[in-house]
Amino acid sequence: MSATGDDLGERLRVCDISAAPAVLNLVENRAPERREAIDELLANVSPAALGGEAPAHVVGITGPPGAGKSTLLSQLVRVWREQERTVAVLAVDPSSRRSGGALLGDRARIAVDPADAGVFVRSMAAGGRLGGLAPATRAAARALAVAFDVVVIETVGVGQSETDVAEAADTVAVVVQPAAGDVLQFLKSGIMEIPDVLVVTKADLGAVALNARRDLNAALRSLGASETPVIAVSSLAPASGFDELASAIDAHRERLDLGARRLAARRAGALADFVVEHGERGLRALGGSRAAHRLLAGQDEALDVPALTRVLEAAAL
Ligand SMILES: Nc1nc2c(ncn2[C@@H]2O[C@H](COP(=O)(O)OP(=O)(O)OP(=O)(O)O)[C@@H](O)[C@H]2O)c(=O)[nH]1
Ligand SMILES: [Mg+2]
Repeated sequence: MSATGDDLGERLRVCDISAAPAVLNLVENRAPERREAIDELLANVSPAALGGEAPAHVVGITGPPGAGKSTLLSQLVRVWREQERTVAVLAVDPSSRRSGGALLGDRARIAVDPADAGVFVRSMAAGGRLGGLAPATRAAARALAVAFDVVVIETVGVGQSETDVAEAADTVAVVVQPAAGDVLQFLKSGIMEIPDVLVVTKADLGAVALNARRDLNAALRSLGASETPVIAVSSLAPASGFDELASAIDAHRERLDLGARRLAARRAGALADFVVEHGERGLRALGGSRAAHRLLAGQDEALDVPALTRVLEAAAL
C-alpha cells in the first residue's frame, strides 16, 4: 500500500529523512486521485501545521548548460556533510530541452558517497520551459525542507528563465563558467535579476576565470549591487573556494527575512501550479497575472500552496 500524506508528513516532522524516496514517489505520481494525498502531505508540512517556517535552507543552483553546476554540487555537498548537515538535492533534468547538454566536455552527475544516509539526490523532470520547475519539484522541495537541513534545487537556465527557482528558493546562486559573456550581458541589461550569490567555476583555467570574476564584480558595482558576493571555485582536485561559497550562501540566509521570502514563494508557487494546470486561459480568467497576485496578496498568510491554488481556481470559475 502506498504511504498516505499524513504518514509521510508525520515522518518528515520528526526529521526522518529516510521518508524522502516515498515523498518523491508521491509528489511525482500524476494519477488524479493522488492529488488529495499530495495536498494532505503539504497541509502536514505547512507553516500552520509546523507553527512556523520549515527549518531547511532551500538553495537554488542555476546557470547555463555546462557551467559546472553538478560538479560544484558534489563539492558543496561534501562541505555541508562535514558540517553534519543533511542534504537533499533535486536535480531538474533538462534532457528534454532543445539546447542539448553541457557545452564544454561531458555532463557530470552529482557524485555523493552512496553509503552516506545523510544525502538524498534525485533527478526530476523539468517544467515546460527551460529553467522551469514542475509542480512536483516545488512540492518536493517544500516537503523535504521540513526534515533536511539543506534542500538544493539545481536547474539549467540563464536570463529570465531562472525566475522559477528564484521564487522557490531562499538563496539563489547563479553559476557561470569563465568567458560566459551572455550572463554578463543579461546582468547588465537587467534581463537577469541580480542573484544572491554569483559563482565563477573552473578557476583552475587561470586568467580567464579571474577576468570573468573581475567583469562580474564591475557589472555588479555599476548596478549598485557591489555587496553581492562573487566566488571563484575550482571543482578539479585540489578543489578550492567551497568553504567560501558555503559561507556566502549561509551569510545570505542570515540576512534574509525568511518569513517574507517563504510567503512570496508560496504565493508565486500557487500561481505557477495554477498556470501549469489551467494554462494562459486560466490566467486570463483571473484577469491576468497582476490581478492574480493582488488576489493572492489578500489571502491569509498561513495558507499553504494547495489552499492558495484552490483560491485561484475558485476565482477563475
Ligand atoms: N576544468 C574544469 N572543468 C570543470 C570544472 N567543473 C566542471 N567542469 C567540467 O565541465 C563540464 C560540465 O560540468 P557539469 O557539472 O556537468 O555542468 P552542469 O552545469 O551541471 O551541466 P548541465 O547540467 O548539462 O547544465 C564537465 O566536463 C566537467 O568535468 C572545474 O572546476 N574545472
Ligand atoms: Mg548538471
